[in-house]
Amino acid sequence: MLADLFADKEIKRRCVYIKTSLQTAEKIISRVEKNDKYTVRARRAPPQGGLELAIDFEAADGDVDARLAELLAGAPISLVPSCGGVELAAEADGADRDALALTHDCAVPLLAAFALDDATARPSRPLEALVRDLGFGALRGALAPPRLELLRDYALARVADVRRRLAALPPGTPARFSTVMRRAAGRYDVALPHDDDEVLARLLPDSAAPWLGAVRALLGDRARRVKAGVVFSLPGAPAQPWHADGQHPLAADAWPEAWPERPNALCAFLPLVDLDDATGYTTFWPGSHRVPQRESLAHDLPTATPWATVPGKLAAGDALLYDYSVVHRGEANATEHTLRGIVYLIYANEGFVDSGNFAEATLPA
Ligand SMILES: O=C(O)CCC(=O)C(=O)O
Repeated sequence: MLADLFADKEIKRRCVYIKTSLQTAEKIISRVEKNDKYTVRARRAPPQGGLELAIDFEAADGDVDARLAELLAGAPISLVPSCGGVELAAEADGADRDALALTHDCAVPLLAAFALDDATARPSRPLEALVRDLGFGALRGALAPPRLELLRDYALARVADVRRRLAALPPGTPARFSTVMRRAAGRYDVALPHDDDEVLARLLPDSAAPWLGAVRALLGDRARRVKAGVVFSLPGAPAQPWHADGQHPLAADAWPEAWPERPNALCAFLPLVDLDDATGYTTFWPGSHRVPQRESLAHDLPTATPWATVPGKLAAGDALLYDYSVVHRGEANATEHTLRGIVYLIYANEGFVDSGNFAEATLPA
């Protein structure tokens, strides 16, 4: 039966997502523990209780079905194949979902969701390891309050200036300029231009940027800041589509065998306000940086599997570093008055080309 489920599919890697009772989960976990070929992540699934398990098979060989069958033998679980299964799982709730094991051959390992701090709080996981393995990692309290204050004043003055100029344009003019781009409804990216480099260097000297160690560990000592800006969403802005900011130029064709070890570029996010359910935050999909976007976004998987994404609930003063290839999206800004601004800094090596984030035209003064 399992083999039929995946007949004529090319399996790169398979993940199974199960929502089940504690008892069944314990049984499965105890089997997994005897077998080091699986990775299992579990979390409690309130409010119905029980556990959510994500089992990741690192197996391209033929016996993955047999191993899966072994693992789930006797468990009251029905298996559902890939994409249809994802939809089913998203729609089903309560008891229906309890008996569902979702198997899919999406290349991104579905890690049962964790809170940002579950990953960052572990001392054994320095920032560079988090970014390498998950595609992102956070540093709490990275900026001292006075520095944050200065950065906020500077960035918001830029934003106000750009908004004033945009407002003076004839209605309907698309916001596509060299210093500002509309990213999605109610969401804009304002560049902090290169002639601001000195200002930024004073506001954020290397000694005040604790994420730089991870940047150098991942990109090498010659990595430089190649771009900076503020991405902001206006009150009422809806959630953005899932996307990655860019992709390693070598990656898509090299996947999966020769996926580049080093990220193409890294981005540091520095929120200017506390990010919560009202302001919205950026949600990240762990593991998606290792997979071409054509695979990871193929079935709109991150929308259908919110349990496998991580809400980037950062406070003002925190920093989050992410791989340019990681899939993410800005969530809706449900406030009435709060402009949610995030300063971003992009780091890369020489030769990095950022395709398509800004246009050529100059924004009139
Ligand atoms: O607004 C956010 O939280 C993130 C925005 C973003 O990811 C983007 O515009 O690419």
